[in-house]
Amino acid sequence: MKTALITGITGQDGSYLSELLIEKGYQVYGIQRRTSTVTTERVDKLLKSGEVTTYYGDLADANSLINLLVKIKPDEIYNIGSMSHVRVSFDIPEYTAQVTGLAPLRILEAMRSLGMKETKFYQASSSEMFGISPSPQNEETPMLPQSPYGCAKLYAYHMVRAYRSGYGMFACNGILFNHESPRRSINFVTQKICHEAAKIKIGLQKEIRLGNLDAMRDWGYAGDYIKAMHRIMQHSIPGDFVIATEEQHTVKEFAEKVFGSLGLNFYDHVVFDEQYLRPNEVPDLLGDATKARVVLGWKPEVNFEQLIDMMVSKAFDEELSKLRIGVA
Ligand code: NAP
Ligand code: G4F
Repeated sequence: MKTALITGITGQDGSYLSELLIEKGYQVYGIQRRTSTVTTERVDKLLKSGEVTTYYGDLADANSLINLLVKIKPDEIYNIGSMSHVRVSFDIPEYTAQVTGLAPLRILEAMRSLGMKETKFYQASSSEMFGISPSPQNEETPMLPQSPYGCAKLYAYHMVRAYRSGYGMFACNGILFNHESPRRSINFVTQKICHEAAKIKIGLQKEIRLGNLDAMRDWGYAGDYIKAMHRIMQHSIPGDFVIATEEQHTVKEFAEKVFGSLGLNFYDHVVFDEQYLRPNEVPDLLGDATKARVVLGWKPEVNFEQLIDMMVSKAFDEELSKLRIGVA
């Protein structure tokens, strides 16, 4: 039985990846950080059933990572934990560098010094690294990050490449474009729009406050993207892969469709709020995933409309059920 260690197991991708690896017969371990409110909701079922085991650790704490590598001796490490919010990274740039930038180095260096030659390493790299490079973006596109988050991810990306070429390690970058799901945190724009539109439909509020509506993103479904992560790790040669739908929409288009699907007009409710602007914006992300399609045989299965349907209907049910139990 293969053993996998997932950092960020309590997050959106961590929960879907856990389910996929369990289905494939892996023993799955995760790193859980200490928080004052419990953040294991997305993997609670798997924890209760014993299909997943978590240990306390923190990406900012090298010793906790080393101890877990010694204890678990994983065959595959998926480093998907991160301070993952781009706008927030402008408020906490140094912490972002510690957790998003340096943590992958901590793990790679621990693997190297512990002599874990057979262990494979996956790094959750991001399309945010492309920054203001013109689209479409692929593995050869110059990277011009615009945020502390993007810069931290780019540092980690290069460390993965350096450890792969320098020490012959099986270390890979999945350069994933935006991917969403009903498990997306509420402070990313897609999930925010779905939940606030649902609340407006139910009559709990009248307006939605948003920032830049013109940003263009290549949005896919997280359930499809974690399959790409696994394929990257099973390929015979370690490498870097862009994962994207190759289709682009503006924030405005996403919101129009969400509101429309609930029988609402987005423009009757939207209010511009500058607190959601960033010091630097990344205006135009569109992936070219040719390499993943050809080399890994990966392609997305859920399209833009299906993703919206899935997210809106779950958001609506959740908001309605909060109302029923009186916590809305
Ligand atoms: P997410 O839902 O925000 O999950 C982030 C995970 O990292 C959570 O489990 C979080 O734990 C954990 N974490 C944060 N700080 C930590 C620390 N100091 N020590 C240990 N764990 C820590 O993110 P996601 O959407 O699943 O994304 C997964 C990865 O892919 C991230 O690295 C993200 O930057 C990257 N990425 C995401 C996208 C996307 O569109 N979703 C695209 C490209 C790349 P808590 O539950 O305790 O907060
Ligand atoms: O949903 P977002 O916060 O995602 P963003 O910044 O593209 O980052 C996500 O994708 C990256 C991959 O490219 C990941 F690496 C990263 O971890 C994260 O998952 O914002 C999308 C767009 C931005 O242009 C933002 O300015 O929506 C715009 N926006 C407009 N109003 C807003 C809002 N974003 C948020 N979060 N909240 C708003 O009210």
